[in-house]
This record gives sequence, C-alpha cells and structure tokens, in this order.
Amino acid sequence: MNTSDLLIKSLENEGVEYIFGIPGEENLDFLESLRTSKIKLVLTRHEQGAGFMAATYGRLTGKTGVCLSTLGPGATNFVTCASYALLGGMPVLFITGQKPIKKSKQGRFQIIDVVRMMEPITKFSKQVVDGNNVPYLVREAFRIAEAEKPGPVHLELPEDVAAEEVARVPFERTTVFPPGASQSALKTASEMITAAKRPLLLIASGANRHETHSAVREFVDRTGLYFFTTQMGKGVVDERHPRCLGTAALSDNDYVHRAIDRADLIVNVGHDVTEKPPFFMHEDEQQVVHVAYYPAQMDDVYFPQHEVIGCTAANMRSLASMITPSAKWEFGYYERVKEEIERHVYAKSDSREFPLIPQRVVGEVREALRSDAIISLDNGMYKIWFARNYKAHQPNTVLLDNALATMGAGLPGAIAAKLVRPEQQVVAICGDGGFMMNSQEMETAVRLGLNLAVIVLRDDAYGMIEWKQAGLGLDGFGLKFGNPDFVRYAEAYGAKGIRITEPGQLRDALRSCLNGGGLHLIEVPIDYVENERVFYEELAHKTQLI
Ligand SMILES: Cc1ncc(C[n+]2csc(CCOP(=O)(O)OP(=O)(O)O)c2C)c(N)n1
Repeated sequence: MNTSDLLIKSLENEGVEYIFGIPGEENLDFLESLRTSKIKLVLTRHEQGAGFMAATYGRLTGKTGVCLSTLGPGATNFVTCASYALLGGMPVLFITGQKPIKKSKQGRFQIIDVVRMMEPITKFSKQVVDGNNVPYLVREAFRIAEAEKPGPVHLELPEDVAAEEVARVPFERTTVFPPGASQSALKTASEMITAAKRPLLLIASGANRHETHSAVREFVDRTGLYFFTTQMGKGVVDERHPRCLGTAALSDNDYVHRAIDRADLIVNVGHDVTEKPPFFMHEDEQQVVHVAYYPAQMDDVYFPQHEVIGCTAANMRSLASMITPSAKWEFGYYERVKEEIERHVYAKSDSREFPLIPQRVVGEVREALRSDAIISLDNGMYKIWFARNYKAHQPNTVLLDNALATMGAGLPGAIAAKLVRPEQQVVAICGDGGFMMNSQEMETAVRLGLNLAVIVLRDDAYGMIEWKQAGLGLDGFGLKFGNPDFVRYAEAYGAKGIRITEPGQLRDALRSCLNGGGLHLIEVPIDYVENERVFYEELAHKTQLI
C-alpha cells in the first residue's frame, strides 16, 4: 500500500462519497488509488466548479465535501471556492498535488507555496511530508472542517510522498458532542426575553445547520414570537408561518426594518457577521441576545449584550422551556408590519410586463416548484429579489451566498445539490454575467445525466452594479456586454434551450423541464426597472404606510 492508497482508505473511512475535481500529473498515484475505490470521481471543467460543488455537498449534508486539483494553476483556482466555504461555513477538504519534495528534476516549474496560499482562507492547511501521518492528518482535517463554524481545510500531497510505501490504518471516526450553555447564561437570556416589551427573533445561517431548525421551530411555536431571517437563514422555519416577517434582504430601510427598529430586544440565533448585516445595531436602541455555537465577533454593527454559546439546538430547547410568554409583550405593531409586507413586498408578482420584472420571475418560480425544491442562486441583482420575495418552505432549500457573495457558484451548487438530493427538484438561478463564469459545468451536468433546470436572467449587463451606479447618481458606464444565443449555447452542450417570450411561460417551462429529465437552460429576459422604483422610491416613502 502506498500513501495514496492510504489516503483514499482514510477518505472512505470518513464516509466520503464523491471527489470533485481535475487531476494533474502530480495526482496520478492518487487517481490510480481512486480508480478502484467506492468513492466516485466527479470530473469537472474548472477547479472552481469542483470547489463550489464540494462546498455545497458539505453545506447540505454537514459532512466534509472533498475536491481535488493539481499543484500551481489548479490549486490557485481553488482560492475563490475556499474563501466561499470559509465565509459561508461549509465543510470542505481541498486536496492538491505537488512536485516531489525530496528530489525533483523540474526546478521551480509550476511551484508556488500552496500550503501558505491556503492558510488564510482555510481552517487548517498542511503538507503530507510522510505517508505515516495520513491517518491523523485526515482525521484532524475532517474534525476541524466539521466543527462549528464549519469551513475549508487543505492537504497537499507531493508526488513522491504519494508513491511511498506505508503500513498504517485510518483512525476511527469519532463524534464530538458540543456542550450546551451554562444555566446562568440561559437564565439571563430567558429573563431578558421575558422582560422585553417587543422581543423579536432573527434566524440566521447557523440555524440552517445540524438539524437546528426543529429546535427553532419549537421555540417559535412555544414562545409565540414574531421572527425574520437573514438571507442564509431562509427556510429554517416555513416562511408561510403567520408570524414570519420575511427576510432582511437589505441591511436597513425595508418594511421588515420597521419591526426591527421597534424591537427592544432581538434574539439572534445562528448569526455571524460574515453575512451582510440584516440590520445595523445602534447603541442604546435595542439589546441583542446572541445564540450560536461560538461567540459573536464584535463589530461596529454587531455587539450583542448577552451570549448563549454552545449547541444551538439544545440551547433553543432550553430557552423555550424556560420562557413563559409574557402578558406584557406587545405584538400589535408587528402584526401591522406583517400586513404591509404581504401587501407591498409580494405585490406585482402577477405583472404582465415583458421583459419580466423580478417580482414576476420570483412568483412564477415559486408557483412552479414543489415545497422541497432547491433553488441555487448565483450572485447578482435577482438574489436580493429572491431573498426578499421567495418564500422558502423548508430548511436549506434556498442555497445562496450572502457571505463571500461570489459570482459563479449557482450552477455548480445546483449540480452538487442534485447529486445529494436526487429526489428533489433543483434549479440554478443565475444572471447572464455569473452564469458565464462557470457555464462550462453544463457539460458536467449533462455527462452525469442530471435533471436540472438553469434559469439565466438576461439583461446583457452586470445589473447589480448598474443599480448601485445609478443609486450614486453616476452615468451608466462600463457594465454592458453581449451574450451568446443561449438556446443554441445549451444545445451545443447537449442540453435543451428555451427562450421565454411572455409572462406565464417560465412557470410552465420550469414544470415541464423538471418532469422531463436532462439539463434545460431557460433564458429569461429581465427588466430591472423595478430596482429603482421599489428600492429607491417606494422604500423612501414606506414609513407613511405603517
Ligand atoms: C466573482 C465576482 N466578481 C465580481 C463581483 C461583483 N458583482 C456583484 S454582482 C455583479 C453583477 C452580476 O451580474 P449578473 O450575473 O449578470 O446578474 P445581474 O446583477 O445582472 O442580475 C458583480 C460584477 C462578484 N460578486 N463576484
């Protein structure tokens, strides 16, 4: 047995099902060991796609996703997806190759210090210098990746070490149960919540992990609190819930912020400051109780006055049992805000305008999909509209990145989601800019025979930046581009291409694509005229409405 065999055995021992990636010549020993393993190789068309897929696997399963690249240029392609996993809290192991470290005839060809490159963007980055270290290095890497806050880890396997004979066995996998908070921390929190006049619950990304959602749902039901979510906390509790105030897709000044501004105490479950702020804390305005696996990072916009740290599910259950709904709580104002949200935020989802406006796109997508369908969003203007207007019914059914907020992850994320959840409908939703950053992964999806729909929202521009440019009163410049014919582009990959030409077609096309098998690209012309009308004009006047 050589080191590569032992590494593969160790990965099997950890329960790894897939390795996403692109091998180079430095990985050939590893590839040979993988050939006879039960782990499946998902060959991708760019290392970035592989990293996004592995991260999404980790996000959906809680188990470490694994991806592979060669040294130098393959490894540098991992930088964006490692950063995505780091900020987004997704467990991933990045394995990279390297030239022989003991004796090499290639000078410095292709060599950069990958271990150091990965250090600031992973939780753990090590070179395997001796095959005998593989059992502990793999165990340590998986433990660190999966521990809260989950994230990326990196192992570099040099070519000569990969080929060395070894005689070790993998370490057993162990489970570490995180402790709950102390009784006094829980007691203080429950007293603060009970004593508040208008407590409000914020559900954030950390509550979308480890089955925490059932504890959060119990908390909502037992206490009767109103709640809202961050973008990455969508779906922890069904957004059709009568006390759901929706998602803080903007950091301030939306309808939901009327409720936030009136709250004298916010119970903030699973939030960390890598997510774009769902609201800005201001001194003396309200108190925040931070409930999470790990302590809050203090920031100018986030400085909770009390923290309940440790197993979030256990802590939420304890809090629910300690809090008796108080007769002093006043939720009448939240009720009115909720009515306004239902009236204004979801307005125009039946608009007949064409090109479609974002509200109509969101409306048709929601109508077409089952409750457990997964949407995987890329980054662009439509992400704000989906975060704000799309009601998620189940946990982890809206995969979006509100942490690194990188473009290019929508399609790879959808591919991984379909592999992990083959029974669920999966749709990638991308802008024409973000889609073209990793559109080559359509070939991967076709080769894997996945039934996926990819919606490409076409505005022939980097629309989100146009919106910001206009908001600053600047002239339009530098953000328009041309596009391929998306229908023919899809066909060139062996996928089906559809162009939407009127309202209503998107919903029907989506339904038939998801019943029909195979990969479908749906080009949807979008008009972002509503950005300015809603986000600049309507919201500027909304205070008069409530
Ligand atoms: C990799 C990367 N590059 C640049 C950005 C900055 N950025 C954020 S949104 C955006 C425009 C996205 O355009 P598109 O995908 O066409 O979606 P649209 O906003 O037009 O709906 C850009 C350039 C980013 N977030 N990620």
